[in-house]
Amino acid sequence: MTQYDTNNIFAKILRGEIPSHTVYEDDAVIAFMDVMPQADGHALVVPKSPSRNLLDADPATLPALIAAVQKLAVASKKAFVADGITIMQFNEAPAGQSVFHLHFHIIPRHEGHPMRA
Ligand code: IU
Repeated sequence: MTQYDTNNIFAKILRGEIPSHTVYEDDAVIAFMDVMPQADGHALVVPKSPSRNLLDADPATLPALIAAVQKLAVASKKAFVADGITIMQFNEAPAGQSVFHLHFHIIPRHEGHPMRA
């Protein structure tokens, strides 16, 4: 298993070294807007505990994380008057992961509006 790199961009955001448009924070997570949104309102939920992705995450951290994902999904659906919410999560580069700190994408979806590439 590849090691967690403490210099990844989300670790820097968590340490306050890089600004982000943070929309939610609790003891377990922060959520901020994606800088290259695939649809309006695209946000990321990022656990404060360090793990590269879901494959190496401490199972004890997962209940709080998934509860936050649900909270953000419900809030996002309301805030963006969405018809649905896509939740995405990638593990390792061949699967589409580009930032190597565990995160969930929360993407509001509207009838007739496909996600941007
Ligand atoms: P991934 O493919 O699941 O690893 O997606 C990473 C996401 O992080 C991607 O949607 C980027 O637009 C997003 N992102 C960001 O929000 N801020 C940054 O500084 C960087 C990437 I680098």
